[in-house]
Amino acid sequence: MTVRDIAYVALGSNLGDRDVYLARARRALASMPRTRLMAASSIEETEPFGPVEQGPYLNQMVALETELSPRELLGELHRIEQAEGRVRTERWGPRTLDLDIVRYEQQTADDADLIVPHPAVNERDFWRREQAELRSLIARH
Ligand code: PH2
Ligand code: MG
Ligand code: MG
Repeated sequence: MTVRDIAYVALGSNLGDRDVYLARARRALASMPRTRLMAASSIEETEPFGPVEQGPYLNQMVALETELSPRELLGELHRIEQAEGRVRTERWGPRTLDLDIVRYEQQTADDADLIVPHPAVNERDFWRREQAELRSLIARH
């Protein structure tokens, strides 16, 4: 059975032309199969968290109406990260584009490589702000 659900995906970039990476990512997310881009939050510049010294990020979140399962969506996100030129260096380190599944409205996952909701779903201030903004954008429709 196909489930039509709403997925919240976080975008982050702190290398290169960060705005362009986010714009290209939004376009790629909107053209995934069985998926519609419902709403996009504001873009926020944030101080880097974590153990690595690096430049500030641009962060944003989108809400997607999708029939993709969490596992299928993860595969699409990896494909988009690679297509947009992501080079993975160190864990937590700088990146041109990072796409993370924050949560689904109705589905969860608990695997070694995929935990939904994301363990930090309520921990990052900017993720909380972006989720609140998306909730009010979606509620208006
Ligand atoms: N992502 C990281 C590490 N540090 N800092 C900010 N401000 N925003 C991020 O998206 C971020 C980070 C690893 O994914
Ligand atoms: Mg991340
Ligand atoms: Mg990631």
